[in-house]
Amino acid sequence: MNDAADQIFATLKQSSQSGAPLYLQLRKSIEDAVNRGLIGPGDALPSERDIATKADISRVTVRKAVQDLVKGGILVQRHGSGTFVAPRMERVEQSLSRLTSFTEDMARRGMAVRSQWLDRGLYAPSPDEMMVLGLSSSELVARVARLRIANDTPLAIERASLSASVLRDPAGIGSSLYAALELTGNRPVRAVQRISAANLGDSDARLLEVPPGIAGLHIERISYLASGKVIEFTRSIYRGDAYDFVAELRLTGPSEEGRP
Ligand code: 16G
Repeated sequence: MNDAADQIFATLKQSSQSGAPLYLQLRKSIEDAVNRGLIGPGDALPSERDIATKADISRVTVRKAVQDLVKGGILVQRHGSGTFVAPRMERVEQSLSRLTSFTEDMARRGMAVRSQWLDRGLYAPSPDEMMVLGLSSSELVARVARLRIANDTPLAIERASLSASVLRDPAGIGSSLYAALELTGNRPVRAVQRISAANLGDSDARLLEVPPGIAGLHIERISYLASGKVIEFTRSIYRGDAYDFVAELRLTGPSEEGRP
């Protein structure tokens, strides 16, 4: 952190915002410094003890201000390495009318994609999977669960389920599920997607590097082959601060009214 930013804490001592509780004054000073670009995404904050000394306030006060800013998504804390200014989120605008894969979506935007495996294997299907994929209890389901990361920012947790008869080796799909399905002639051509609001639980929030409880999007995608057969049942959690889903709407002519 540079000298200019160091002054944030020193000037707090002579702060003219008297009256407001000290932790609020410190919170505002840090927020202002981020907004004015004095400290930028990825910059490390000095330790709690250093801030307390520089600003001449107690560590409890520093902790309270920092925790507020972490909750608000301005700062992030990484265990063992400290507190940092949160990376700035470039919102991804995603069309709702094209059936694309995560890899294609990000490549089109020039973003580097990688995934962290959370699960992959063949399992006995859950009742939901049996119903959506049309499986019997004696058949197996292939599960592929990944944290999807673009330009080093985790954007979504995707948990895909497919019949084991179309994906015998979930560990062998490489970096793109749709590319693997394409190779066997099983790439979906149509999908129905349901999007709902969800507050992120602790473990999802930790993976997505956001504070627990913040708004996310729960997305369920059921994809079909041209034959009408369901090929993919995916349940995902997307970061609410990272995605704008965009749909084009058209006025229907009288002949189309009443159609689903
Ligand atoms: C998209 C799909 C997901 C699909 C994945 C394949 C949504 C909400 N989800 O992210 O259902 O499994 O693409 O991506 O759009 P891949 O080919 O890069 O593995």
